[in-house]
Amino acid sequence: MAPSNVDYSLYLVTDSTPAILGDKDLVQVVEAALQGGVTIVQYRDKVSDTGALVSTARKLHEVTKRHNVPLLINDRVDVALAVGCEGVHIGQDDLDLKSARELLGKNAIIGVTVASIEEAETACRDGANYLGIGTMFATATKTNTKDIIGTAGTKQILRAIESIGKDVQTVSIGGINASTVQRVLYQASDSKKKLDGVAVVSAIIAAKDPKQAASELLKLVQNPPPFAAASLANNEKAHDVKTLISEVPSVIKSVGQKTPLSHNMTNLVVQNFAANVALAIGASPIMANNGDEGADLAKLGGALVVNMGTTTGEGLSNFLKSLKAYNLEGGPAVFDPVGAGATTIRRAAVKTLMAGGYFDLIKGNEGEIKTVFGQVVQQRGVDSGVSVSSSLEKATLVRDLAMRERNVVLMTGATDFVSDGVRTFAVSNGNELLGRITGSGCVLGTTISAMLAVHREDKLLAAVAGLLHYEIAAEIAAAREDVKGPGTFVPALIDELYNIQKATQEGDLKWLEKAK
Ligand code: 3NM
Ligand code: MG
Repeated sequence: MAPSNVDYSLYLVTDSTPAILGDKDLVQVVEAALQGGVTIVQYRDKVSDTGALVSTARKLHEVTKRHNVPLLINDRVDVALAVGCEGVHIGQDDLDLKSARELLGKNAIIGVTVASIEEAETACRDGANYLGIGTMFATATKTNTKDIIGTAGTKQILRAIESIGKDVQTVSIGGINASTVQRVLYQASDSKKKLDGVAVVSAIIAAKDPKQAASELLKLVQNPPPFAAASLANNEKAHDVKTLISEVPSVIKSVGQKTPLSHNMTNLVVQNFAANVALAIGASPIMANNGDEGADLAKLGGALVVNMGTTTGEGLSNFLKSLKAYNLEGGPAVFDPVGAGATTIRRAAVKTLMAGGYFDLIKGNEGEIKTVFGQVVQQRGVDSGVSVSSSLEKATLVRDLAMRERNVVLMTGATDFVSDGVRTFAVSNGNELLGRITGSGCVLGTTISAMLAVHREDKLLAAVAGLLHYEIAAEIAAAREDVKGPGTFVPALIDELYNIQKATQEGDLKWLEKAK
């Protein structure tokens, strides 16, 4: 098998330790995994003596040959030579790539573990056939890993490889299993450079039924995740403001007609307000903070809002359960990282949530979005604070974050910036009174969740629809004679949200002329 014809889609790395293999027989497990569809195998054994290594590797090679799948040996070039298998995988602390190549020849498959752009560039330059990029997520299988780089770090490495123009293949490794694999492939890749596959240890070796585990994983690798399936191609989306705004009423109408579920996992302060806003715009709210309800609720065709306004340790695991359930069903998820930069606990919660699932949309104020992006900002509390960036900097930040996460990012402020990584728009509606009441940002998340629930094809359009519905309602409410300040503004806002839904349903679009 020529190194260039290798299929890296589902790469099995073995582990013979009792904690992972249990009392199963490694050769039988690998055979089963091959029947399930594993496309390449690496024999990785850090403890056995050389004699045992060679003997097991020979047995494994018999099996992989029958399935016409390459066998690589971790680290041990001597074992690969003794067995005559297809190649090796080397880590940064192992024998160097050039020496391995000299020993094994140009037809051997040689892969290298890389955790940074520098390591990737060196491995490419020295002629690696593929890179194992990791560690994706923290994993119990290997705890002495250097860096957890996540989808964002992996994407940076993929870009660097693309820009040096080397035809090297790539797999991601670390904590990849049935519940993370599709998101890893979707978020780490972009239109220019994609991962060629994923490498897994425990998801197959520790499985009760390795054949079934492999075949399930392969299916997931070969199909786009549910949250990407309905997306329009870029050239089918509205690219100018006018067209985009002209499509807003159909989204709002659709909310009124379908009354989608808006499942809020939100803070104590805004629960009542969010439920009222959801009802006013025509959605059906449920305030369910118990993560064990996520699986049932995710099946109802609605959207999830994860709002970390009053975050607790227990809350975090509940968020993750529901988020996974919505990702699995393909229901949209909105992340509201309230006060993300205010405390160490909140900064850590942001990381855990971002690593734990896919959010279709992230909505926050300037400080929150910066924190999610990874900039260090000390927020005073959960309120928005004073803006320090220029419009260009804000637009660039939301675009970069959206591109990195492959979702939509909305930064709220006097002018809001919203982007899907390709298109970036600024919206200047709203009213100063929104800053004088509690939860005005949180309930915007609720509003947008309803729009996403009915319109997933163009998530940016759904975000803009929610934004305009909400902020123009605020303008109309603030201008009413009976509104004297924040107190009277709240009920007026709920009324005007309702009025906009009703007017749009009746084809009266005068309110939308205020869009700016
Ligand atoms: N290498 P699991 S992580 C063998 O980051 C290995 O280089 C890693 O195991 C790296 O699929 C890892 O069970 C273990 O999470 C991956
Ligand atoms: Mg190694």
